[in-house]
Amino acid sequence: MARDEEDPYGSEEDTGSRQEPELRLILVGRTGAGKSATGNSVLGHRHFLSRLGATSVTRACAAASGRWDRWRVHVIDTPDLFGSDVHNTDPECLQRARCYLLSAPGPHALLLVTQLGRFTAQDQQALRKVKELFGQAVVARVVLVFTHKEDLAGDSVEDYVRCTENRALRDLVAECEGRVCALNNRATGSERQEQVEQLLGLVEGLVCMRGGAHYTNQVYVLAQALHGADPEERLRRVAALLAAGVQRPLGMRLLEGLWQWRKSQRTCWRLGLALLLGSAVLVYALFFRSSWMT
Ligand SMILES: Nc1nc2c(ncn2[C@@H]2O[C@H](COP(=O)(O)OP(=O)(O)O)[C@@H](O)[C@H]2O)c(=O)[nH]1
Ligand SMILES: [Mg+2]
Repeated sequence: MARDEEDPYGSEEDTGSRQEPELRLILVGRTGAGKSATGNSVLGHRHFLSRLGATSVTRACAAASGRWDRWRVHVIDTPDLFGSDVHNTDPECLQRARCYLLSAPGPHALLLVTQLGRFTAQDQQALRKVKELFGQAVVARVVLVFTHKEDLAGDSVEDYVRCTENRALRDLVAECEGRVCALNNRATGSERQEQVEQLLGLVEGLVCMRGGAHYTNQVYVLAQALHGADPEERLRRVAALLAAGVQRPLGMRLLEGLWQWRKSQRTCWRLGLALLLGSAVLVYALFFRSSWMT
């Protein structure tokens, strides 16, 4: 891929003027899964800092771009934005706002990076945080990327996900409509190139299926509306909107959680239990109300 470039406040969105189609990809997932290494594989050179560590070595969102086929590929790497502690590590949503600005007017795909054979509760949490940050509909743009492909020892990743006993992983693959890919980020030369072909080919297919459109939501709409505004002001306004969204009333978040839980559980008895509990609450409320009125 060609040389990379970076702008601390965000890429400039209007690629139409450059007459070059752009693919904007955001790397998401838990710390240590291999996001930065995956970004480097896609770019074809070490741009993002990637190292083994208990805590994230990636401190801030960063972007770099290169070319693949007819596309200009814009890759956005993220720090630890998808862990349970994000409210403390990014209290004012500034880092999350930066991720939005770097990917404005909206990403074409989100690469959810996870390590082969290590799909844990942290990965599930990461997906929940991704949905919280970008909206539930973003799942339609998620490609699941397994790092440490060498551990497959020649088997296909499709067979791996078909045979896995990890139910949460199987559910996630179904949610992503089977968009999975595996990478060995230590690979070089033609092996690296073949892997990138597969991954970007998958992304290209996804984009074509959606008529070339990128993902958007009301935060991206605001980022676009502020196009040309003072960069600091733009960052501040987008962060404020995110903070308002993230701090939705508890009742609303509980309802959303219940809805997600209901969707993710396919067994009838849990649904029955939920209905039973709901009925009990209703009966209690009616009883309480009638006794209060008398
Ligand atoms: N063997 C192997 N190591 C990998 C692979 N992908 C990432 N790593 C290593 O995993 C560690 C964490 O990767 P990093 O990109 O920093 O993870 P991040 O926190 O998600 O950005 C680093 O030591 C990488 O070299 C892979 O495909 N194979
Ligand atoms: Mg990293």
